[in-house]
Amino acid sequence: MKISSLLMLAAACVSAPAAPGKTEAAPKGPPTADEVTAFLDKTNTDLRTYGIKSNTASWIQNTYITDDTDRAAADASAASLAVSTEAVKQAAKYKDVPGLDADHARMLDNLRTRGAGPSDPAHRIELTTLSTKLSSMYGKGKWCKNANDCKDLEELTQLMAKSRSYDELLDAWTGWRKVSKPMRPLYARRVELLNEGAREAGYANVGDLWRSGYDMTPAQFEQETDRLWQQVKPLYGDLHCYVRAQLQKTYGKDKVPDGAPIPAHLLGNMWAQEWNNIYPLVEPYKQTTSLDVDGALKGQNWDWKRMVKTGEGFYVSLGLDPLPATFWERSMFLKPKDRDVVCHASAWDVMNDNDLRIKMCIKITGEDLQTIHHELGHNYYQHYHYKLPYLLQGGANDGFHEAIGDSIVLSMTPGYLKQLGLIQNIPNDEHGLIDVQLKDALTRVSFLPFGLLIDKWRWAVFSGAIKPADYNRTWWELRTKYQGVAAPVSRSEDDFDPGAKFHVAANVPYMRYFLARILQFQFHRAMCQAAGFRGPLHECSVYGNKAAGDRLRAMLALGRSKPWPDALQAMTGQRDMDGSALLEYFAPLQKWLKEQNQGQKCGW
Ligand code: X8Z
Ligand code: ZN
Repeated sequence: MKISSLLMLAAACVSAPAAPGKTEAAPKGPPTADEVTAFLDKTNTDLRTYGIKSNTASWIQNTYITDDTDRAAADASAASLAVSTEAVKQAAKYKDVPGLDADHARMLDNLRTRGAGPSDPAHRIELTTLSTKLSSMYGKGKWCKNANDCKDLEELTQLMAKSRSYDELLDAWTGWRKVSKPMRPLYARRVELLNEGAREAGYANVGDLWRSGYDMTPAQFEQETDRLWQQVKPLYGDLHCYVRAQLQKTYGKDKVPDGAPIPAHLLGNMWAQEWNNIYPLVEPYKQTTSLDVDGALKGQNWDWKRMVKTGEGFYVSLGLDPLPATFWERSMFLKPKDRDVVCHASAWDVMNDNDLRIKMCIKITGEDLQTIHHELGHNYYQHYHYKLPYLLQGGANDGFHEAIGDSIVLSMTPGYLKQLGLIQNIPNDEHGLIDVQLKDALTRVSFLPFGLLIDKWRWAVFSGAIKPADYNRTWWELRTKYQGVAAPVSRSEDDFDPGAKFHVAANVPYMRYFLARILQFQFHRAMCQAAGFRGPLHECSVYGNKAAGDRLRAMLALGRSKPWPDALQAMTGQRDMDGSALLEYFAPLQKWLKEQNQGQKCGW
């Protein structure tokens, strides 16, 4: 299964679904547990069979975008969706069958919440065709300043990371948003079709369906996300305040005014979602050890293979298995020169039999070294759950799947980086610690409101609270409210800025990444405890520790077979998602930020 697009482009079921309600020997009376078992056996087989076909077509399309591969992917996805839709409908009949064992009841739950397409076959193919088209528009997207100067997203991303010229950044920022303008009508139509499928499956709208995958009601889940945000919001506010004051030193108060949102193109990232690339502009104590991992990787001529091997090496050091030989043969590690591909990183088990692969356009940077660990986290989850029945595979919730690799990255402490030869000295004083923590926070803390707001926007779009005529205005209202960033030039409903983000174009739910930013610290703390580590959380690395690996493997092997609080308890002893581990980790930085911000008027 491809992790990044569970709902639309993966998923599948039976060869030729039986006509609704008609089977040869229609059972009389209410359904029995045996009937449910037979249904689930068949559904597991069919979903897997069609899932593999769809994954295969989707892998080919993602790594070689043409009109033909688009069509083949859309067809395979529609076939798999047909089977899935029928199975979800059937599952409704088996709601309260007495005598079901826990695994079968869980499979039914997982089936109901995986989603279904419209029952009208013409609408189904329209839906998968639109989805494939939107994701390939994103993948092929280029901004051409003139006929001889076109840049793809990878080039624009590098520019956003490195340039310190206000106008050059603005050019790249607005340029990339030209790619998403034509997506608007396609996106609006896809919303209608997705909602049609969700309603037929008994949900109010797709947002309701997306929020139903967390072992609680959709309303409770929404409250949970708000509760978690309230926990970590003060730390974000402290970081925002400090970063704005530093950016004023580079760009001036006329460009970055006091008490106002930060212009969204100045934060080193196309979406202002992670701010690690502006570390040199905000570095607190320049005289301490260099944390320039990018420079070290390039200086020492690291290549993609050494980076991926280093990632695998971390997991193996915990006692987890090496990656299969096919991983190295079948993955796409680099951007091919001769064709369009979807560069956005993802992890796959195409054949659902340990056929692990990553698809990336690896750059030799510290950021991509982290992304490799992130993707391998997905692959290791897949590796330890692929033998479960198909309907019990997946993350305990989707935030778990996103958090595994990131929790490993938390163990890439200065001590570990020194072992790799990527930094020269371990910072060992207060100043060094603040440098390290600030760099970390620019990746992890800066992301929190972004992770939250993408689906706040989509949930409202799906429910109809946001109409197509207000797509862009409401998008920027949320960006400003939660992140404290603003569009650097005026935007209108002629633009479609949400579509300039991969997951919106490709219809991948996003709240999972917000949850993962919280969960990864809980997982890290749990692995550190298993390893018997006693010091402050930010100093812990579990590299080489088998007890930590055992704890992790046990959770991975559960897949989606238990409600997530059970999996979380087995891993951490806690049953709730909780921002306290994140706050504990960043406690030294938060204290320092508060000192720096004294006298500042924070907020926007
Ligand atoms: O999409 C991803 C991964 C693939 S699951 C590279 N991430 C989010 C993003 O890039 O927007 C990881 C962090 C957030
Ligand atoms: Zn991921």
